[in-house]
Amino acid sequence: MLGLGAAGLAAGPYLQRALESALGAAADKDPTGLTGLLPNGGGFRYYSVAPSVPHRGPENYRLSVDGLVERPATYTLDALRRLPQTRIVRDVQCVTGWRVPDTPFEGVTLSRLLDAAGVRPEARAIRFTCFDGTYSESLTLPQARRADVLVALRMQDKPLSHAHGGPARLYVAPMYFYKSAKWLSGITLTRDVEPGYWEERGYDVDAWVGRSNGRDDTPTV
Ligand SMILES: Nc1nc2c(c(=O)[nH]1)N[C@H]1C(S)=C(S)[C@@H](COP(=O)(O)O)O[C@H]1N2
Ligand SMILES: [Mo]
Repeated sequence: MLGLGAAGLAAGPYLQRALESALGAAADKDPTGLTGLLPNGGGFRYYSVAPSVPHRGPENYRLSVDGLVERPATYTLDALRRLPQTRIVRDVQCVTGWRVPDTPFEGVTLSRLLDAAGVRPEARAIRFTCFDGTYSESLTLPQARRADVLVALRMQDKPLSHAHGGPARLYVAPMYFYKSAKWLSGITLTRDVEPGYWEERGYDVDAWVGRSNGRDDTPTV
């Protein structure tokens, strides 16, 4: 079953892109999301810019917090699970237009991990890295300290699946979904914002839903 999941994940985006060009689908050429030509889970598009992503679980998942902090730390999955969990229910909104209403995410507030690490005064931003080896994201420190920004361990009241970035992903509720980096492995405090994967390719660093990227999606919450 794990093998099938991995194969599906690896093949999905490439197969879908091939299908789109074969069919000449022009509705949505935006690379950060995929048009719904293939069956997908409940309105979601599984998306990965990396062709394959290793599976990690309780035995080998690690999340590091480092950079401009007093106390660098490394968390196992169990350590993250033992911290207080926060549940948030909002719409997921991809910048290409697809939306999944009322989706619960649950995990540890990022601010809790930042407080535990002791952010140094010169830090103004965070760089997030992923164990897919490719994706990255960024937030300013004030954005990262919001109560609706999580290191999510659960989605739709189930453990986060590999396809959705499990065992842990970033969840930035008020921003377009590309900010919610899947397969999160590193949280590094930096002096300045270092634009993430899609931001280097033209998407807004401050990705507020409804007021960025030239879009006018109205948040429903
Ligand atoms: N590591 C990683 N995180 C990522 C992406 C990615 O390609 N790799 N894609 C982003 C984009 S554009 C979207 S819309 C969502 C998709 O999340 P999902 O696959 O759980 O639907 O993940 C975001 N986080
Ligand atoms: Mo996206």
